Amino acid sequence: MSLHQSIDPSIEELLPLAKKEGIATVWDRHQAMQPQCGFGQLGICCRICWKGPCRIDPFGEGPQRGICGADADTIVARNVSRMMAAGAAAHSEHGRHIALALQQVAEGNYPSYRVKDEAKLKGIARTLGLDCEGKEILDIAAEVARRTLEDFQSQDHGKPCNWISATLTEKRLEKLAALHVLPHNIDAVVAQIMARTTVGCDADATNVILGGVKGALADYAGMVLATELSDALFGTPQPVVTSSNLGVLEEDAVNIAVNGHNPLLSEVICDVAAQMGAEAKAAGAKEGINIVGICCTGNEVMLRHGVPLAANYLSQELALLTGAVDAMVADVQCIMPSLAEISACFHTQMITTMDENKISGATHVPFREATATENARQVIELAIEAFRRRNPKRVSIPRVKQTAVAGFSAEALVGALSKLDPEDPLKPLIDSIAGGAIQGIALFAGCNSTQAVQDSNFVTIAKKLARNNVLLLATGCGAGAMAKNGLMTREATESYAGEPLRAVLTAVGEAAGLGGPLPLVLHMGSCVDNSRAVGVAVAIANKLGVDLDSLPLVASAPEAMSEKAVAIGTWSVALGIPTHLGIVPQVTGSRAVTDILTEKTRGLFGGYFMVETNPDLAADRLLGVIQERRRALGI
Ligand code: MSK
Repeated sequence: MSLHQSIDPSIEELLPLAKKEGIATVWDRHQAMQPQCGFGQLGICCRICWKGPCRIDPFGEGPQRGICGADADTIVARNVSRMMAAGAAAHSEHGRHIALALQQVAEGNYPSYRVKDEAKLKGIARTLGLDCEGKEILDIAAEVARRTLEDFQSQDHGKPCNWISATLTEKRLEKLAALHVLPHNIDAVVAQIMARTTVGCDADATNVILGGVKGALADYAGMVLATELSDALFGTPQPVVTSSNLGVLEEDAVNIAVNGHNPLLSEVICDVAAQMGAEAKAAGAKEGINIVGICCTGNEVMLRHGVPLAANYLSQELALLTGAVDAMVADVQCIMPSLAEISACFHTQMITTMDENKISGATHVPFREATATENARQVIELAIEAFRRRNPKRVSIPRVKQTAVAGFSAEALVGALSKLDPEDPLKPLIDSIAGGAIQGIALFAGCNSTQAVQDSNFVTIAKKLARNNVLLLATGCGAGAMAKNGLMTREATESYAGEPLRAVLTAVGEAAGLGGPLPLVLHMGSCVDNSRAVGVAVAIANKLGVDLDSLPLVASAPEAMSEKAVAIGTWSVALGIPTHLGIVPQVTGSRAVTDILTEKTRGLFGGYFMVETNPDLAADRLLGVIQERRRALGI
């Protein structure tokens, strides 16, 4: 039965245990939800006013318009566009949080933080067109924060967000400007989508979707600024050897799982935990404190500190079922509300930390950046207290652990390439693409979903693309899937890469001092860090003098789930990248919207969505697109 739910081997041990204890997991609730609402799946249920809910008969026999007169095209377009707005709001709120923190650090108000990567901050300032010459680092930080926050405040509709103008190709900016989809202000664009999709407003499906695309590009702005400013504050990731899956939990340590997305608290928890080992040992934890990561907070600390990744999205409940997690510390996004209930079945302290993200049943420790160190200490003390209550007889840690080499920021990748050509680091990569040793680049992004067998699509597609010499990048829970399945190792490169790709990865890895090939899949970070892949693609495109839609570059979200994934997928398409979805999106109730997203966007942006639930066929389609792009480039 488990094979139909996940290929994560840890479920073999933990799901029977959950069953025995009468604890429901995400897969039980998925099962209980069957059959799921067909109207919702098709996107043709409208709930934006109280005359409804209205639903369109997909067979053409019942109502074809809602009570106000909206047809399936309008309803589907509004629904999906609102998802893009929600995704943009989530990512950009994360980004704003980091930008405000940087501003306060510049003013000397947050003693728990400092600019850890000064070179990165100066690079960001230059990217944003700021002059750093002769300035103190905190003055540069203040200017970077101010310029960033303009992207949430500008009222100049004619001027795109600073972070968009600074990070895309000229040709792409011209194209997006011509289509009137360049956002001038992230917040304003999110509000505009909500306004234009409310009852009695924009009813033209194409226009509604283009409004959504603008919101998706605002999402990109929020993501790229979150990534870049986090690097300045917490350090730019460099290759690090760590491990993944639930075997990273330790019987003899106080296990603290950090879950969510925003690194502001988890960074400080890592620092403070390093000083509190003695207190944990005094409580009986021979190995002190063991921080592990879940979802994208996990990815953030994995890349910057080598903290092992315990679980990606769908496995977060399994971590609790081990009976070995003493505290589950949640910040924002992708935290299952069920965690509080499952924690209550064990000794685990479930802790929420953000005032706007509480879960009933959890202990709330209000996080404030100004008192971050005290807050982190408070969280760790709660974990140590919980450890004292831990029942060793209920501890069941699956012996499942994989090595993972993570930390491939754009800077790390370019740094590794520069060992082959210090003058022109991108040249070896471009030469390998032109010569065919690397056929193309694929970015795996996005979530886990119960609509698929957890992690399976990622692994199947990745192996097939690697065999066909495609360079693989991954972020978010997709990266978690690759890590848990051993694809972020040199052994995976040796086993699965095609011969020419293996030779390139070996040459780069050895030159970079890794003592062997680069891993088969390069872990670029959390979901906001998809922007890192854009940075690499833009650098290649600029060097070749082409736009992004000419590159043999594809994206795949084989288990896309969240509104954030809808936003990411849409900006990926708007940037000219063919983007695969392994889950049927909730738009197929409208032929017009389906055509816009899978066909018309191709003419407008060069990128488009491809939907294929069979991973083997999906890999073939991605390979086909890469070949098409190569032919167009004459390589
Ligand atoms: S955590 S948005 S399930 S990637 Fe970034 Fe994972 Fe998707 Fe959440």
